[in-house]
This record gives sequence, C-alpha cells and structure tokens, in this order.
Amino acid sequence: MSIISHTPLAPADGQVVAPSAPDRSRMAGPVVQPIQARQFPASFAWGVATSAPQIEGAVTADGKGPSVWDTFCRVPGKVHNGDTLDVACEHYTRYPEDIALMASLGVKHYRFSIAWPRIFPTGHGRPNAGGIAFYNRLIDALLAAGITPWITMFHWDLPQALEDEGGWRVRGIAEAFRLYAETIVKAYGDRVKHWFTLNEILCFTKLAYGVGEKAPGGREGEAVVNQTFHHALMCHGVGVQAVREFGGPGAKVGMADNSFIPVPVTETESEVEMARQAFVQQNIRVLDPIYRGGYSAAYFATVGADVPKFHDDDFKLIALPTDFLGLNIYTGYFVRANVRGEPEVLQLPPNYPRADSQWLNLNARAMYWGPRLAAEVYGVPEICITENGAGYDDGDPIDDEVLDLHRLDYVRGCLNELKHAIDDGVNVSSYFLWSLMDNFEWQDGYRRRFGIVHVDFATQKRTPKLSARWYARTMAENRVM
Ligand code: PNW
Repeated sequence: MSIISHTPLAPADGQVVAPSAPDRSRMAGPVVQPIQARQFPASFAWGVATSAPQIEGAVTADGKGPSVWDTFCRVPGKVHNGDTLDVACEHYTRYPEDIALMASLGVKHYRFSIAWPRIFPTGHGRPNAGGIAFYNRLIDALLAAGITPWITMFHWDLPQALEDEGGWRVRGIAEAFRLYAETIVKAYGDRVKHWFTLNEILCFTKLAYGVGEKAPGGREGEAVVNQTFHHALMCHGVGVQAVREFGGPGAKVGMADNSFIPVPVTETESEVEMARQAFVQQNIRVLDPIYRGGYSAAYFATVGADVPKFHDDDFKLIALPTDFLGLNIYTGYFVRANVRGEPEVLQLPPNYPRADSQWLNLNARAMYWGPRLAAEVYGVPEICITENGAGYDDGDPIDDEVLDLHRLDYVRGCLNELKHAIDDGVNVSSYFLWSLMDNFEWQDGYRRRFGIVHVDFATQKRTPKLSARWYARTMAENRVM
C-alpha cells in the first residue's frame, strides 16, 4: 500500500486557491461543483479566549492576593497531579510574546479575564496599583498590535478573603463585586468596549458549592446552591450597571453562559418544540430570570423548599437589558418527546464519541441549536460564541508540529453549524476559540490541553499546532476552511 506523500497543507499567505476546472476527459460521472465558500458576514469578529487564572501564573506578584483556586489546588486529591496555578503559562511576564504570537496568527479579537484578587487582594479597600498596572500594560500592548480586548470580569478566581466571609453564599458579595466592577470599568473603559460580566455561573456555584469539583469544593445542599446562583445573578446585574454608568460611549456588555443546549434528535416541528421547552427547563436558574425578569412558576416548583432568599427589587438589577449573550458551546444533549409528550434528555450510548475531556461529547450540531434557541426562545438580539474547542491529551511536538486533527475537525464541524445558524437568520457576531494556548484546565490540571498553541510547561516554549495554522487561514478568509 502506498502512502500519499506530502502535499502542502495550506498555500502560502495571500494565495487564493481556486478549485481547478474538472478534467472532463478523465471523468465519467456528473460534474462536481466547486467547494462552496462558506463565507461569514463581513463584520464577523474572530478571536481566541483565555482566562487569568489559567494562564497568568505569578500568583503572588505585585501584591496579588490568593484566590479560592490557589487554595483549592493545595488540597490533596482535588486537582490532577497536584498541579497548581503558580506558574501556568507565565503569561504575566510573557504577555508581549503571547501578543506577538496572536498577531502572527492574525488574531484580531482576544477575550481574557481580569483576576479579581490582583485588583482587590482582600476583596475590599483600595485597588492594588500593581494589579491595575498589569492590565493597563496588557490592554495597551494588545491595542498596539491591532487586537481588540474583550474582558471577562470574573472567571472563577474569587479572592480567598471574600470566600472566608461566605463567598457566593452571602448577599454581601454583590457589594464587593460592585466595588471591583466599577473599579475596572473606570480604569479600562476608555480603551475597552466589550465586557462580559461572569463566566459560566454553573461552574462557580453548583459545581463549586454543591458538587465540590471546583473551588472552594463545597458539598452543600440545594438551598445553598440556589442562593449562590441568586447572588451570582445579582453580580451580573451589578456588572451591567457598572458598564452603563462608567463604560463610556459604545460600551457593550452581557454574560458568558454555558447554557445547556438541547439538540432535537429529528428536526421535525414537534421535536424542535421539545428542544425549545428543554432549553427553558434546563436553563431555568440563569437565562430565565435574566431574560424574563424573575423566577418562573416552574422554577419555584423545581426548587421547592430550597428556594433562595431574594428581594423583589433584585430582578430590576438581574434583568437589566444587555447588548449580547455570550455562549460557551462545547457540547449538546439530544432531546425527544417521552411518552407523556414532554421533553426527554437522552442518555448517550457509552461509546458515543467524546474528546479526552470526558464531559465533552462531540455534538457539533449544538453550535446550530444553541444560538438559534437563545434567539428564538429569549429573543436575544446578538450572540457571541465566547468559547468553543476541545480538550485532548495532545502529545509533544514532533519536528515542531502537533497534528491535532481531532481538534481541527471538531472545530470545523462546529463552524459549519454556526454558519448554518447565521444563514437561518440568527444574529451571531463573534466567535472565540478556546483556547489560545494549552493552560491550567481546572481540576484536570495541565493534562487536558485545549490550546491551538502547544505549551511545553517545562520550558514555556509555544508551538502552534496544525489547528492554529488552519484557524489562522479561516480568520483571514472569513470562511470555514
Ligand atoms: C469552560 N461542562 O469550562 C471554561 O470557561 C474554561 O475556563 C475551561 O477551560 C473550558 O470551558 C474547557 O473546559 C467548562 O462540564 C467546564 O460542561 C465544564 C463544562 C463546560 C465548560
């Protein structure tokens, strides 16, 4: 058997490959059409995403206080291999190199987060000048490289001092968050016009205070969990208010949510209706209050005696109008009708394809249904795909290459679905691939790699993977490649 030898994987920059005219003399069957140019709208924003705790390292530099994740990493058995955030990708000092890397890939938009404990090491008092200065340097360097900053205010790294006061369990968190949000919007709002309030409420409430797999690792009951959700929703509203008051002209804000995405098994109208109902039911704690201005009767029926304490006025804050909704879409869940005609979420067969991150079922169709359901069910006017990607235990580079075709293939499949949603009229304005580079993958430590750039954590060497070269071309041509 012969092995097909090296054909160049991508043409040199600037060279457009026109499908060559079919050679009719060698063809018997019908003429095959040229590949369709799966072009995105001209204004579409392509980018990559990271978060502060996952890449920065330098956990005590310039006055930074500890976060709940700094503490959690030191509890034996909580994080794979005992990995910590201490060094991570050394982005705190290597950010100029990382920005040059982004520029070389043609990245024009970058979503990153600010570390709350760099700005308020104890959660209160005066802002820490060293922390403020770091993000000034970062933002200025991004702008100088022609890269638009998109800031996530909170990506899970709660100051440990606030956790010691009760963290997300206590209502006072909203005042601490107000101080933080107003401080960063005032500090950076002259240059930053795109804000996300919170990243994935589920992950720092339910998974952190109920399931215990994320910091601070609580295993408390549903009453506490529901209370943490409620306080997080309030902080989202506080973040929106801060951007409205201090963000200056043209500032936009929304949250980044990992909404549960139902995918109808068969796309009949009745099964699509099951998906719509499942979308509301499964996102009842987050999207429903934000977009419908309160907890629904179905919510109260679901939580029963575990209902959180709230003030009616809280929903004025929670449901403040936002400009866009960020969706982190990695996976979806198949839905059909059960015998009573209600939506049923199907168990997947054990050998359904998954990434090495076991929760990540490779269901690209979620990238069609997620944006579509958000627009149809809640009337979301603009959607940003704030994360999408896949975690694999990629090997080390061989001859400076990592052939991560599994990641490339999945992301391409997702982009085809996104293009389909846009063609069907859903207003999706941006897409951020998670992640720029391999980084600290929470309880999975450094084992699960989501980067399109490989990081050698012993030497900090960055090596763009095949997916990075492919994504560079996709961004440059504004179409699925
Ligand atoms: C997101 N799930 O987390 C986070 O925003 C990132 O910080 C993280 O690195 C990335 O996705 C990859 O995991 C998620 O269980 C964690 O469905 C868990 C789930 C989804 C997203």
